[in-house]
Amino acid sequence: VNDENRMCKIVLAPFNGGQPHGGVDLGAEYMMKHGLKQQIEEILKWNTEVLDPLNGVNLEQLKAEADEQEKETKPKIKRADFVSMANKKIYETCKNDISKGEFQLTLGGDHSIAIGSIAGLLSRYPDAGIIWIDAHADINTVNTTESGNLHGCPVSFLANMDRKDWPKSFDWVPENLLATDKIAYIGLRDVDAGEKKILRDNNIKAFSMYHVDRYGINSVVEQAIAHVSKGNKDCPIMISYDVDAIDPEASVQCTGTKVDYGLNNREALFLCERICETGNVVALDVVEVNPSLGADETEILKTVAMGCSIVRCTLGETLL
Ligand code: B3U
Ligand code: MN
Ligand code: MN
Repeated sequence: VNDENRMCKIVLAPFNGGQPHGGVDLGAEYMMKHGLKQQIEEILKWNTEVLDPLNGVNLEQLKAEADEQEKETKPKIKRADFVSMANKKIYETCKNDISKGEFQLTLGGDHSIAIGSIAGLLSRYPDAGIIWIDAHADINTVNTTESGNLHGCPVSFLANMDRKDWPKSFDWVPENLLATDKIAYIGLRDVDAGEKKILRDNNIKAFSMYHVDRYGINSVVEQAIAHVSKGNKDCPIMISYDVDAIDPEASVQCTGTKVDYGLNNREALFLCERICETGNVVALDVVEVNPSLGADETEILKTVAMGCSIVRCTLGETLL
């Protein structure tokens, strides 16, 4: 695609049903209010178009209804039909309203929205590699999850793990599944015992903060790119970026599950820059920005600004 005609489709996914905190639904709106769309257009010279798959859905009411009903039924998996419904819409928008060659930028929302965004991306690029940046592995299955929160499970859903045990109300399966050798993690430091077993049993490539310290971020990103690309130098790559990968003290205070000792600000952006430099990055999620959890305006601004920086670095702002 000619540089002049590059299109970034911004998919709004203001969804908070995959975890307990209100406010993470405001992440997309805050990043947009911070000027993200203008930055992409004016600084990066991309065309943009906003897609709003959940527009017209009364999310607050549906969540309240789900919670009311689940007070009685107490299901192990929380709000399965709500998460299923929202992700099906996100999936269909990503699948039908974005073409090959257009960039798919999805703004969360909690990380459960990656079920829809990644399923949609895989419909265009079935062999895409996914680099999952997170303090958490988000690979609990319906059987291993201790919290019942679906933002801790999107990878297992995308890989169709324990399908037979999914709640009946999660009633759709993506056409193209995620192979467990097409994902690599960076930033992990809070992984459940059940998840560690899944990572080991499936031989999934996972770089924790230990590996970032041991090898340095440059080597880690290089290995992650090589792993998901499987020797194909043109392999499409998507980044699914949970801002809780970043150290709270460095910048990201406003997120639902803070974990100490994460990526510093340069490591956090360097990996976006390096993946951009491959020329193969086709999609990005930015999730778990929760402005309601800020103690003051400065904390909110820092987290939101970091979310916007992740987008700009992934689209090439800092490459010369
Ligand atoms: N692994 C835990 C905690 C968690 C996952 N993702 C976040 N927190 N953000 C779980 O609930 O599955
Ligand atoms: Mn996380
Ligand atoms: Mn996550």
